[in-house]
Amino acid sequence: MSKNTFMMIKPDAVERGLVGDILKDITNAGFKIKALKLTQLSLSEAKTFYAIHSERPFFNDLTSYMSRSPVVAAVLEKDNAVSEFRNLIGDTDPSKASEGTIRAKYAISKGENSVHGSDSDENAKIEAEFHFSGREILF
Ligand code: IDP
Ligand code: MG
Repeated sequence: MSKNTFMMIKPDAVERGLVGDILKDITNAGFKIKALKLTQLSLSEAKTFYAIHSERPFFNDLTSYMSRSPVVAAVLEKDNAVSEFRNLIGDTDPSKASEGTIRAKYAISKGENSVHGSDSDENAKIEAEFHFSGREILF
């Protein structure tokens, strides 16, 4: 198991001023921040990032939402980082997310669900390298 995962605080949460609260939840849960930036995806970058979902009915809504305003991108370190972070954020649908998870606390809907977390070690590496150059990630 890799020690790293990749995450984003999504536009709905950045827009509502939740960056500090969400980063506090993440560090309180024992994750170390190894890279961090505020950035904005173009529509075409959002389509590349979410290419795996290109045939899904929500793809256009997802990519326009993810590119409409800034996101905060981060690389996080913890033992079993990918699964530990998925546990911290909770189910994709906030109405199904366990109490105390980031999505249960902050998400608006299944689409606008406040945070992204990589789903595998392989995708964590791909997604981190999508957002960060080597000299932006601290090891
Ligand atoms: P995940 O973010 O929990 O891994 P995925 O199934 O990989 O969930 O979907 C990626 C993103 O696409 C979700 O976080 C959410 O923003 C959006 N999404 C997924 N399913 C739906 C849906 O049924 N309706 C609207 N948006 C969805
Ligand atoms: Mg996913």
